[in-house]
Amino acid sequence: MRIGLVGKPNVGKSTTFSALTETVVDIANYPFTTIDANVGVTYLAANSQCACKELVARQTESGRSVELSEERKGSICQPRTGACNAHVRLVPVTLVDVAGLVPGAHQGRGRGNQFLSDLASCDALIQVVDASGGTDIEGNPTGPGGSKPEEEYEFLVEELAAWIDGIISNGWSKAVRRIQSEGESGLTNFVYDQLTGIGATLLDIGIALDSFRRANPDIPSISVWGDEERRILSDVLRRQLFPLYVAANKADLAEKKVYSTLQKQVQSAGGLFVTCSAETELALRRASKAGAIIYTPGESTFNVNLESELNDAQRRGLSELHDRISRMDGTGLNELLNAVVFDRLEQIVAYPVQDETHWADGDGRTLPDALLVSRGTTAKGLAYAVHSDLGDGFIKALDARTGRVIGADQELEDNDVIKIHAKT
Ligand SMILES: Nc1nc2c(ncn2[C@@H]2O[C@H](COP(=O)(O)OP(=O)(O)OP(=O)(O)O)[C@@H](O)[C@H]2O)c(=O)[nH]1
Ligand SMILES: [Mg+2]
Repeated sequence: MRIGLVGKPNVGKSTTFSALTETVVDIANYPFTTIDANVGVTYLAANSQCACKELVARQTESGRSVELSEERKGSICQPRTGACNAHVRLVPVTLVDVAGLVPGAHQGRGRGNQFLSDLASCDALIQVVDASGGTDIEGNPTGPGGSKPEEEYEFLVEELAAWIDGIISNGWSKAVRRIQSEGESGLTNFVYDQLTGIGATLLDIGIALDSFRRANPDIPSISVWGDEERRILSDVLRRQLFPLYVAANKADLAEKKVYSTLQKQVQSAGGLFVTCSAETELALRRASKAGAIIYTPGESTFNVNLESELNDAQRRGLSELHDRISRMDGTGLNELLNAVVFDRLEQIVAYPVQDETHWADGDGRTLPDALLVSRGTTAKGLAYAVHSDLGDGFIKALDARTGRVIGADQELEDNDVIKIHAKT
């Protein structure tokens, strides 16, 4: 799972990235602070309790003594990445923080086209918007009234469509010839050939073309298409390949009337719009890392550690932070990521294991991997998600809970523990 953070310059993309990945990156109040993309990993709590909870119960039932560490509050898995306490399993999600986009980016304006290709392998995009309206469309600080959030959104949607259009328009006359010789599938194959480099599958193209035809029944035969028709198709392709969700950032400064037009526009189209304060989340994570507070991401409060050791300035700072998150009912970042990954992208968790009795890998490591896969992923699809060799050599899978064989095309359920047999 890979999510790109996009938007005009100076909106808080890097602040969001830094807070969520707990890494240090350049953040500053002027445009184009970020030039080369930052790539890092954030961890999300899986919706269901970790399979290690069930493993404890099974082992206890079968009379084995299970050693539980108090510190991990009952968890016995050994995650290779992430962590698990009290059976709350943290699963990895990769984030990509790119340079700011300005109108005309696809033609090389601002930092140009490079970062568009940084987005190529993303499963979804989060547009960080300045909900306070305190910067102009190019990201220069202006104070209140500098820009309208809906304009930021509209130009970004257009830039992304223009990016896709730039790729498919290349050799468009070939598409027309292929339709004449191959029929309908000529268009699918042409678009696939053009977009496979940015992560499109034949399934994606098929879904996008279907929805394009349904929404535009009056568009004439492709042989007479102009730029306008192709641009509409590019937008539909972008929606399928890079669904876009909105983080209305700087909510700590924002007045509702500044962002309510965009909020209504996005929500009435069925989209996701969440008010956030990346700066608050960053401050909370830093204070938590330094041991000053106990804060669980997503919550709208925190506890202060060793209050008596704080100086006046620290106490005032924490009290101000406390007021902010209770006023905003949390910083929004966790809520947003959860909604994107679990509700919108419909990810479930699968635990591939090599030893179906002990739910472990070849080295005896218990439930080492919790992989996010799309709902509808088959047993063979999981094999590919683990490693392409495992997918290519797939023979069968076993449900480690029941010991039953699972066929290649059977769809997985959330929290499945699966052993894959493959030719090596
Ligand atoms: N008040 C407030 N300021 C924020 C928030 N998030 C970020 N900022 C500030 O906004 C400015 C820009 O933040 P960055 O994270 O560098 O923005 P960016 O979108 O990565 O900018 P570029 O890399 O230049 O495109 C900095 O001064 C941040 O401290 C927020 O939630 N609230
Ligand atoms: Mg940045």
